[in-house]
Amino acid sequence: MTQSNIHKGMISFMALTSLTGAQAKENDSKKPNVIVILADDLGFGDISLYGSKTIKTPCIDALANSGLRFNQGFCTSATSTPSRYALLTGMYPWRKQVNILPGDAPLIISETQPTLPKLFRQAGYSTGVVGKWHLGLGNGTIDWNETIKPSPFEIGFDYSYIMGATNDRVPCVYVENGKVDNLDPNDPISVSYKSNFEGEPTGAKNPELLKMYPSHGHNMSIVNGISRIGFMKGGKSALWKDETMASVFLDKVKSFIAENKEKPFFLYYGLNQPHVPRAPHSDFVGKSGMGPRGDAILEADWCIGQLTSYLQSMGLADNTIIIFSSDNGPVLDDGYQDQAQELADQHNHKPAGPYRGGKYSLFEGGTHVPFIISWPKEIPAGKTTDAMVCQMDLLASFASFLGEDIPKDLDSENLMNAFLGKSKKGRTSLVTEATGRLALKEGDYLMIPPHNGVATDPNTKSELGNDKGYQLYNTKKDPAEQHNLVVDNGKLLEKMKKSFIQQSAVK
Ligand code: NG6
Ligand code: CA
Repeated sequence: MTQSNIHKGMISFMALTSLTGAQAKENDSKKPNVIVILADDLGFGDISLYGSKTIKTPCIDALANSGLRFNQGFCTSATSTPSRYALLTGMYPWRKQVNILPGDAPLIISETQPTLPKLFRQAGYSTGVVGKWHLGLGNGTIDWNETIKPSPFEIGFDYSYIMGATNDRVPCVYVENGKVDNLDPNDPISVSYKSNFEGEPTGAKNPELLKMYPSHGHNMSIVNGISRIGFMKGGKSALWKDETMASVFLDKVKSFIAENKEKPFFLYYGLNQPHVPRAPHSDFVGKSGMGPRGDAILEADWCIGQLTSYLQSMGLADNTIIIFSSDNGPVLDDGYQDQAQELADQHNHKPAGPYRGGKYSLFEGGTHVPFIISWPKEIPAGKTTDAMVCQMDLLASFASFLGEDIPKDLDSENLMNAFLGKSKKGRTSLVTEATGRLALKEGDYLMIPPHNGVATDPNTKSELGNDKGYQLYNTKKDPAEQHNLVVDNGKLLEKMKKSFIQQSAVK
């Protein structure tokens, strides 16, 4: 036995015998910190590690190389609110008809529901959320000039510094622990999703005030030279600047970590990139050669690099679990003229990688996302896995990991061994969702039941996956989902239909 092994042996022996208060505390602090980073609209093919030849993401790649890369990682849904709902509650979002929320919507997670942050709070962690929220705030009409309740605190986050909805929706302000940050009480904020406030310019009427033009929608109130969804007035000192959003969030992330470095902490970090409007800091402008969308991804990559080096400098890197993923698949034109489509075509950039569709789509590109877990202390570096996992599974998995009871009747599955790379066994199936429509992923197969509606959204050009008949693809052999196997695979189709009916039955 080497000296250090003897030492380790002594520590575990001490842990087995009775602990003094101080020792127990030290033992407690050995619980790993957990950071969930969720990018916004980042596709499977947007990361060099997953095959992007055009946009380079060295920091995300390094994170993956320091741990485990999932080849079969999913979110539940092809849009933000439902995906985030599933991540935080461990429940399928369509059970409660959760859909994209406007910026003045009430909180959709009930205060009595089990949540991921509540679980960590219960296990003695400090909990925080920084970045995109998009799960609603308050319980009725919001007065943005008062403290908003319920806020993330009521569903488990001790600290919150958030963008309430999306970067293209009003009000364009940060909310810290339920209060609009930097608000001048003499310049109160008003918000409406119905009508404009008298005398306020809009993108539709005042294009001369814009530095970025909408391609569809996004022609209402103007903030920072960009017109948004919804109307707002006032709150001038509190308005965000898109170009500094990444560093504003990053600073809050760092201060949360610094304040909680002695305790174990759980942090949910919602990146704002590459969701529209794509207006990264000037340091990144023009750097990707792929226009604002590519530049915004470089900025997101930089954020990851900043975070990991900060953890290192604080001596926390080794015992911090970082989970990196995206809330839904990619979209090129999501409402602003920023040349994303043209440049992707020109450089043959495939934001969803080999998969078909993207954001809003039932094809696999809608929900098959980057998924990385790093924990230097416990997960060997440089591994990949084919275990199918979903963000929704983190809740049951961490409940088990933390020794807490797994809440009853969740859709979340305990896949902790797969998340830690100890098992190749993931979930066998997953009901995926896009704007209220459902599909079933089971093993290597994706079955899309018949859905009404257009095949391709005329604005975003997203292939939605709608068809009059059933579609069945082997997305392992045919990730581009070109060969509908329905005709020759009657038995498999019947089996998946049954499974779908069972799994999508409303509980
Ligand atoms: C859509 C918006 C889109 C984006 C999306 C939500 C229009 C025309 N389109 O309604 O730009 O904001 O909602 O994106 O308004 S998500 O990633 O937060 O789900
Ligand atoms: Ca999104």
